[in-house]
Order: sequence, then structure tokens, then C-alpha cells
Amino acid sequence: MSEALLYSFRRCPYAMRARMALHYAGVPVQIVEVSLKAKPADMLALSPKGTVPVLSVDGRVIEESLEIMHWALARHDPDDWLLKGDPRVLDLIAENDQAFKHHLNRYKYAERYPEQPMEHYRAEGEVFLHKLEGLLAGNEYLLADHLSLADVALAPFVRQFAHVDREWFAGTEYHRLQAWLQRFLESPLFAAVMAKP
Ligand SMILES: N[C@@H](CCC(=O)N[C@@H](CS)C(=O)NCC(=O)O)C(=O)O
Repeated sequence: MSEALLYSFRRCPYAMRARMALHYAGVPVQIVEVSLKAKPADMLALSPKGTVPVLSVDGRVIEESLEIMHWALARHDPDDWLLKGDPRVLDLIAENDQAFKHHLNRYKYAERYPEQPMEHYRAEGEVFLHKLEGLLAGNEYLLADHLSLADVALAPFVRQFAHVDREWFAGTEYHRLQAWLQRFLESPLFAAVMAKP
């Protein structure tokens, strides 16, 4: 394998999850930090859709974060992040990437969606938080007693939701989710991919 190149943006939740999977799988990768306002021409030549992350490896271009994660785990998945193909993993990620992400955007940028007050969008997003809280009643992580692809794919988005109004999140009843997020934020894995270049 030639050295992989990842076009990334440090604070992008999709790029974060791709970086975490690559790091966990031990894939040597050169990270190119991109300005979303001035994307490099070589990145756009590889991936005209213009979103990060983009992985270029062995003549192949992978331009979806979830696909990058799967590519990395197919190489090396020592702790069974894939949970032996448990379909709940992809179902949960789909719910995150579709409905929850939709509500998160409206909550985070509520001033752009004046049809409803911010609290409305937050309440819509909370349906997912409530579900995650329920999942954590059964195990320490979302779907198992160890980290899985679901935790890693979702956590950057739950982090964003929590950080829109940290005081509000800290005051909610989602105690298991708060602890889960805190563990994630303090993990060596997250620290490794958030280190400033
Ligand atoms: N479905 C894509 C979504 C990636 C995405 O939307 N990334 C954002 C940054 S967080 C982006 O690059 N947006 C383009 C822009 O802001 O110009 C994936 O999973 O990789």
C-alpha cells in the first residue's frame, strides 16, 4: 500500500470519524488540512463534489466518511468495531446521518430557520438523544460493552449537539449519554485525531 492521503477538516464531524477509524486500524496516512472556503485543486480533481473527508489510496478515491471507515476496518479491526456485522450498527448510523443531522443543523443554526424557535429543533433532535440514552442502559457503549463503529460514527455529532448549549446539555436527564460523551472526549483515540498539526 502506498501512503494514504486524507483531505480533512479538523472540526468536521465526518472527517473526525474517518480519522478515528484510520488511526484505530493503524493505517499510515498523511492528513491534508483543507480550508473549506478554498479547497485545494488536487482534492477537487479527485473528488469534484467538494466535501471532506476524501481518502486517496492506491489509485482509489473514497469520498464518503462511512466508506472510509469501512475500508479501514476491513484492513484491521482488532476490537471488533464491526460487531460481526450486526445490522443495528448501520441502522443507527443511518438514523444519525439522516434525521439527527437534519435536526442538529437546524438547532445549531436556528437563526437561519426562523419558521420555528430553536427549542423546537432541539426537541426534535432530542428524540435521538433519548434513544441513545435507552441503548446505554443495557451496556457501557451504544451497542456493546466496548466501542464500536456506531459509537465512533455518532459521537462527533452528539458532541456538536451538546456543545450548542453545554449548560442545557449538562442539565438534561441524559446522564448515561453525558458520561458516554465525556468518556469519548477524554479518550486517547479522540485526542489523537484532534491534535493540532
Ligand atoms: N456524506 C459526506 C458528508 C461530508 C460533509 O458534508 N462534509 C462537510 C464538512 S463537515 C463538507 O465538506 N462540506 C462542504 C463545504 O462546506 O463546502 C461524508 O460522510 O463524508
